[in-house]
Amino acid sequence: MANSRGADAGEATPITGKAGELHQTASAPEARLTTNFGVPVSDDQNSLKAGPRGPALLEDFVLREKIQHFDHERIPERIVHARGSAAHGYFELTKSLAGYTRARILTEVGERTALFARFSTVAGGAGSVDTPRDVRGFAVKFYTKEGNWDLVGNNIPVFFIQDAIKFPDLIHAAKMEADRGYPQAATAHDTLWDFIGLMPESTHMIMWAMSDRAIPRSFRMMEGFGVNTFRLVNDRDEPTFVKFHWRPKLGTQSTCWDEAVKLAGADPDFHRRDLHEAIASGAFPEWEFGVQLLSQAQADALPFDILDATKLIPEEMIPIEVVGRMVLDRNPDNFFAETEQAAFLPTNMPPGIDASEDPLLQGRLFSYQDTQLSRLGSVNFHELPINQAKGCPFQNLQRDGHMQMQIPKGRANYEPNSLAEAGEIGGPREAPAGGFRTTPAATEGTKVRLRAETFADHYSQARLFYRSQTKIEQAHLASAVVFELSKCSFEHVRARVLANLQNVDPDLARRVAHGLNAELPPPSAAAVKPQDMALSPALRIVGKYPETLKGRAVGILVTDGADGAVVDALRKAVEGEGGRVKIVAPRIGGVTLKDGKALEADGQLAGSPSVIFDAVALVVSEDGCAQLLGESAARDFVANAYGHLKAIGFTPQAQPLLDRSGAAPDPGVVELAADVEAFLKPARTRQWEREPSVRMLA
Ligand code: HDE
Repeated sequence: MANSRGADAGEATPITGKAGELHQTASAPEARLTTNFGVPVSDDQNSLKAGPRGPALLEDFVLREKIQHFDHERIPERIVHARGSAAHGYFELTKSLAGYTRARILTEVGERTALFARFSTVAGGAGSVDTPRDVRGFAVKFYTKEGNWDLVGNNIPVFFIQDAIKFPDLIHAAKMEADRGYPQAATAHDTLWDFIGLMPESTHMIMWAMSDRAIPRSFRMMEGFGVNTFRLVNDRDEPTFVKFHWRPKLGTQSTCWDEAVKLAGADPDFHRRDLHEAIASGAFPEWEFGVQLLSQAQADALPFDILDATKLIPEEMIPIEVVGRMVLDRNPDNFFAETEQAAFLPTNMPPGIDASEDPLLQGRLFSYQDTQLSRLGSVNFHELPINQAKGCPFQNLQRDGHMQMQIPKGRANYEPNSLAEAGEIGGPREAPAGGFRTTPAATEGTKVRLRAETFADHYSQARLFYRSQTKIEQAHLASAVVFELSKCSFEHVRARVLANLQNVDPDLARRVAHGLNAELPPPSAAAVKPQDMALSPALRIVGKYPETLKGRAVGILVTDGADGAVVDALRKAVEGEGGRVKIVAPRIGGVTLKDGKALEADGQLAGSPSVIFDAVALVVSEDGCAQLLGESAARDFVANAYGHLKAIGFTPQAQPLLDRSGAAPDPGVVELAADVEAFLKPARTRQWEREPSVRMLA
């Protein structure tokens, strides 16, 4: 007779579980599998049946509970920013902002505040890929001693629209098209560009979205911005406008577009994996936290309105003061319970931080609370462990509701009440001194549905951004627009965008028109004539990030007979500088080196293309190279590394593979001599000078 596990041998002997054993059972109570209500389960392999061949019995509550719970495992994904990854960490203040704010998190130098940071794409669903061209969300939940502070920002400092009422339209246009359900996680389609062309206010943001910032190399290498203008408020209730900034210690780094596309296939979880592995290995990502502070008078003197989220304040006008740092040092234990259930709310602000009248922010102050109700299904989502205020108690007289997890004591669930005097618990009370106070701000006016005149200049900052870029970045931006518009099927959609681009920069418009082989239309009518602003080199990426191996990965392609001494030297040098080395071999079992020693592989060639590395080395034998010549994955490994402007180190035996893959000699293609030093220099960055020889840019 078959035993309870479906095996056909006699008695079922309980095995006290050890890792690696095929089937494990438990006898100790603390190790027992139970139902949701704690009843120990004796058999998790077989449902209850009338006889071994069924039918199944309704009585089987163990089966029903398990299946029913599974049936309801999914919750609605976020409307936007559905795909994301997160980590725990801490914030440490390095400079006090005591004169400006009473928020303790910004006044106590050296104090560490626990936080949870989630990075995301915007347009794609939760199951889409990590590397589309897209804005990235950069949301941080600080568990401060005065309540949670959620700074829900992006990796781009401006936004597409000025008024929250346009957000549903923007997102409908950007997401997959309504009738066909594609493209997923892509901006290159008619509806988005139709909207962009018709909404000149989106022009500045679209410049950023077409720049390399929208194809980041890693979450660890992205800047973050609060985007909206906020206020800091001090003890005397005096407000100061503030813009929040995050700057990655590893510098802002991006991929090449072709690389991002290939990464989507090679590793759809590229950013998620990168963050997880970095933290697991102890290479904790770190950001500087900075503020731009300005008084009402300074704000009034700016040539744009700080309440307009399509504008940034150039650092050259108001410098960024670094006042703290964020370190991410712990991966979540459970993706669903933490990352998925995290609910960020721009309304979460401790006393001393306040909103501004930015009409985009004003809409956000409503939307996030509201969306959590349908996503998490209960007004009690604040009681989920990830959302709870952890830095201080939270207590009030709100009661009951779905999934209430607290058990409040006492009779008084209303305020005011006087039951405390009768020996009862009277409940918490308002705190006029330490509590959140809205900044007194004069407001008056006629009720109108109007956009302020001061919001009307849609092109000056788009121009500022484009013209402030390096030549390389300008070419990437223009090429990205060409790529995207080439995916649009309506000629009038392309033409309208071109007409708007004329207002940004006639040269940009010409380049894009040429890339499309389209006629250049005259400039569209601009509500306000674009101004030439002083250029802002701070807006660039190229030339700004540190040349380092820190945080970078080097893939070493090896074959049987390879020189182990070169592999060792590379590993020592790269790891010594804080980089990672991965061995790629034709077979996952690894190779036998020249000296007969075995070298284990981290990845098999077909599954470890060079797109997942920042630089590659080819350490092969003559025979090994001859075999690789017949393997397209090997040729692609080299050709893509070359095309994506990566350093390629090689032992002389690899020359035929370089030749076959079209990797021509240049300063980034380096023969590996005994000390491997010459390879390290180009491996610390990209070979931008190579680009004109590998692709036609607009
Ligand atoms: Fe969001 N946004 N947003 N957004 N947003 C959401 O809230 C919304 C905007 C941002 O990792 C939603 O919890 C409106 C700007 C991030 O969980 C939703 C408007 C910026 C995240 C929502 C904006 C952001 C969201 C969907 C225009 C940069 C992900 C799920 C007024 C400063 C947070 C959710 C996470 C998420 C609404 C504009 C950043 C629907 C109405 C500007 C990083 O409430």
